[in-house]
Amino acid sequence: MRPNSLSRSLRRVVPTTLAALALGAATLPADAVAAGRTQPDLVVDLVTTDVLNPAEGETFNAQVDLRNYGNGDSGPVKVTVSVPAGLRTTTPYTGTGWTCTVAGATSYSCAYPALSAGQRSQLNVPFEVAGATPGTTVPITATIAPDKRESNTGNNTGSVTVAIAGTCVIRGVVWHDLDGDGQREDGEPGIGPDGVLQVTLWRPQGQTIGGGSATVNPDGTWSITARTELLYQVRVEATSQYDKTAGNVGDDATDSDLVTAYQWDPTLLAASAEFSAHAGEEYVVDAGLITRS
Ligand SMILES: [Ca+2]
Ligand SMILES: [Ca+2]
Ligand SMILES: [Ca+2]
Repeated sequence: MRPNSLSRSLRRVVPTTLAALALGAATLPADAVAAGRTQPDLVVDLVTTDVLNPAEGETFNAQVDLRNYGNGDSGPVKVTVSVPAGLRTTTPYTGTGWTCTVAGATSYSCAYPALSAGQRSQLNVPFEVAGATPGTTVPITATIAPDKRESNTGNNTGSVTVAIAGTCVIRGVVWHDLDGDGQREDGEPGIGPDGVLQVTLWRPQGQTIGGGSATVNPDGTWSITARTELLYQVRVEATSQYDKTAGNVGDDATDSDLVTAYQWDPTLLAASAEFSAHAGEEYVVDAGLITRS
């Protein structure tokens, strides 16, 4: 093999190796080490929380997913996790090989022995909500301080924004749409507990806390004070003599806000669209029912 040809074949190794790194492949070609020196590349892949909408006084965990995308051992890993105003530190969990200490009031300092090429680890850090304003968001940032020279230091930081729950009022009226036009006119009565079994706030997002239910008053009105910073859907359960009327027809002040029916027997189950509930707000979800034909 001529030297020129050898040189070309080595150059071809480099893009192959980079492509493997970009794909996050844990196993590198055998010739990668021979072709060049090894180097770690620690990355904060993702920062999440186990609860999307914590409230004052509650504790939740931030999960920091880290990985060494390089082709060399990282050496000791140090990660600083910020504690913004409105949150405070609690006793850190020291499992899964990580050791965290509280570094003043504004951060955790966490250490892990080393991540070999391709290795992943998850760091869990607890927080307590203390003095954050309901309805605002607070950022948590995790930053790696690498021990060795890295091929890329632009990926050493990751963050998550945490919404602080408050309360809102969700209310409405269930009424009998006698003429079936989707609008409530004078003379169309409310439907009380004889016809409406219950009104429930359904949560489509699993990692949220909230919800609630209510029985309607004799005039069909209902109201729930609910936890916020999440999505809700109002679900109305009524006796099977009813069906929902057409939703969102005409003036919003006097229309029906039910857009979906999930079942008709043994009871009617109809629901509003999903909406985002924010602290201090009031949401009106009215429900028009027609006699089922
Ligand atoms: Ca890096
Ligand atoms: Ca009507
Ligand atoms: Ca409407």
